[in-house]
Amino acid sequence: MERSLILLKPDCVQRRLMGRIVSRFEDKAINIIAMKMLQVTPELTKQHYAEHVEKPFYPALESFITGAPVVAMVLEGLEVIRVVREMLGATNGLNAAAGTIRGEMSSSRQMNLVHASDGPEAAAREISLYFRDEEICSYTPELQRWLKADDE
Ligand code: FUP
Repeated sequence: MERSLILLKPDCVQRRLMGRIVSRFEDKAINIIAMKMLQVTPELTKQHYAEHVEKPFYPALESFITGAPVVAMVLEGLEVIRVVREMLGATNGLNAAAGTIRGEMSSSRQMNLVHASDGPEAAAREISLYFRDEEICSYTPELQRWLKADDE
């Protein structure tokens, strides 16, 4: 089992797309094990996007991410980091394949609706930025035996 940190970004909240995107993860039988709405601060943005702080686009990215609330989630599932990145599509909505979340709902590089961790180390680091251990509620769905075989 893997975990991934997902953010429904300010454009997602403002465009009232939260429910549709959460539904896509639920439909895929991915387990949501933590979820909260919060206002991201400039300090948290710098920690989250530490690799981008010196880049020319960073000030605009910080202004965007802190411009309205976000919804943070932890998703759990088999290969969930890769699976969710593929569900999102390419970073720039203009390049995202049809059928992906960004391919269907975004035409922007910055306003691409959703963040998802890009690897296990990033996931662990990002989950600890947004959630305390006691806020994460890992559970086995009652439906589990209809979602995958025992040996998967
Ligand atoms: P991703 O791994 O899909 O989150 O994308 P990146 O780490 O490459 O970029 C982080 C965020 O910065 C993306 F959501 C998009 C944004 N970005 C810009 O706004 N402008 C750029 O030139 C590049 C990235």
